[in-house]
Amino acid sequence: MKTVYSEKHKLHHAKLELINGQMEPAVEMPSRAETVLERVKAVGLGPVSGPSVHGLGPVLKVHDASYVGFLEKAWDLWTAEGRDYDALPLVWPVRGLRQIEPEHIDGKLSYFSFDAGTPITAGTWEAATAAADVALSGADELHRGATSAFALCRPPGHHAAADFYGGYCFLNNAAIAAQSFIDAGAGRVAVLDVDYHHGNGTQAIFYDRPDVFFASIHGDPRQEYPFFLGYEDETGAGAGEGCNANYPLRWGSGFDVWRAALEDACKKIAHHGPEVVVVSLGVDTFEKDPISQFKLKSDDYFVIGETIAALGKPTLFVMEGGYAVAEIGINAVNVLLGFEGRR
Ligand code: SP5
Ligand code: ZN
Repeated sequence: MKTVYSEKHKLHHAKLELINGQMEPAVEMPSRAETVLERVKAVGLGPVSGPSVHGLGPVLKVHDASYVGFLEKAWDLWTAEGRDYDALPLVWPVRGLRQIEPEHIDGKLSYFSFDAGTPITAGTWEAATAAADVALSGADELHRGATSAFALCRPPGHHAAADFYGGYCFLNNAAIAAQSFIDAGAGRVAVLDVDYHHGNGTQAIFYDRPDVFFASIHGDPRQEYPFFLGYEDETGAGAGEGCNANYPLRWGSGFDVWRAALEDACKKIAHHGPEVVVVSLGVDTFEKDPISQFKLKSDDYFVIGETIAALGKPTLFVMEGGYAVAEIGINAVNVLLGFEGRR
């Protein structure tokens, strides 16, 4: 399987994130992607190539122009205030407050975000647009007839919705790739999100659409970030009713219960009959992940790949989360090796 990777991810390097009430070293760091790339090479997964530039056209099919314009300008507006450190929001327009984009950068950061754990840095825009290109270039591999490809995206994407960032995500790489398949003529696409956290951004983007099926296996929103989406009764809306499936699992869940959810999600995906499957590949389900509460072991990731392969569909893997940096390469690549039947 071919891997698409861009060095530009290193331009997004947050120093600190707000977590557990404190500013701590950011867990979403450049070494994550580098470790995965090293493992791709170590096992001989296949060729590694850089992305081709697709421009903002495919990004704007998924994200609002006002949001994309904000992301592009945010760092300059922030530094114009005399601040030479990473940007964070402070206040959100919750119930009863007006949804009007403010003029000041402090207000804009809040208007276009949903958490305070996602710093914008000097190189965030360049890194995020490169990650979208990585995903789109992975999709190109499938357009050219490959049965699978690995888009080694960083920063990740699945928490980013049409008009807000958060959860270390700015542009929704998987959604942008899924939309690109639709725009290339696919009638139906499925996005399978196996990251530990609910893919709230991807769900929201496709929630009322019958052409893109979304399934997510994740920490129960009653207990776990992002808290405000990912319940099992979210099954889609309007023409998209029945095209969304959530599998919230309790803290401490091991591979037995996780695997049963995957089997059910794959059954639903097969029933939807997609021409292509996009996998939001997070490996923060790992037992040693520093911010997560599932108990998957490294060998379990082979089984995930094997189960996805049994769908028999062209499949684009898009890197999402995973913060146990020492094992992130082994775990992510085990999914890909499992998919290829190379356990
Ligand atoms: C792409 C992705 O995986 N984003 C995850 C963003 C999670 N950010 C908030 C994490 C809050 C963790 N709280 C539990 C701390 C355990 N000590
Ligand atoms: Zn995650």
